[in-house]
Amino acid sequence: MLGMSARSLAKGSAPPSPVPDGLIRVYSMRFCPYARRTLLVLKAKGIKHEVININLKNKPEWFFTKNPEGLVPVLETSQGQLIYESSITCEYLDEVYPGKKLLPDDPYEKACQKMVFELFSQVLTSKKTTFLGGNSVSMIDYLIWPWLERLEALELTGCVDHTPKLQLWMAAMSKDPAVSALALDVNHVRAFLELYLQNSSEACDYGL
Ligand SMILES: N[C@@H](CCC(=O)N[C@@H](CS)C(=O)NCC(=O)O)C(=O)O
Repeated sequence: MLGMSARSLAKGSAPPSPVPDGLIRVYSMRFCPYARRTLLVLKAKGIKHEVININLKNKPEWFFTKNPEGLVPVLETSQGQLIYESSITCEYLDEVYPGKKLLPDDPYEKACQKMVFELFSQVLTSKKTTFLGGNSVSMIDYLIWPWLERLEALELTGCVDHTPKLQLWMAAMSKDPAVSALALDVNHVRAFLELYLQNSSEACDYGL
């Protein structure tokens, strides 16, 4: 995996060269929960990829040619195809790449996962399985995890004190190989947030 901890590219930087064959690129930012969805799916499926971090407080001019909205994550293929919106990037990766299928093939089962995603909070209280889509990790877990993993950094773990099912799910997720490989440093997240809220162009590179 290339570039995951590289410094971000900012205004004035040269546009990156085309994506080499056999690789997919993700434009990311180290602390972005949406981009983490894409990174979790890349990791879980063992997809060879490179990461280019973008300085979201001082964006490169060329980044708007990758996503006119200027948001991360964006995927870029070696054919120059661009895919953005985190849940769309995740579904694309699951469809195109072999390996563990994170979304069910059955259209009804797939629709159920998407409904659960929309209705996350109501469903948690009635869930009977270890993970949100069944007894093994699947796409919906990776789509939701990036928000829950931030609770400690935000000193909000008390929010789940009265939801034992959510706590069990979080404990199961912490043991997932893709999740533990991409574990966040709580102090880095806190420092990032402080700088980000001050509009500092150093925020995205905190800790590097
Ligand atoms: N709906 C988008 C949201 C992505 C998003 O908001 N990313 C943030 C970083 S966490 C971003 O790029 N912010 C830059 C900006 O707002 O200018 C998705 O799911 O991909």
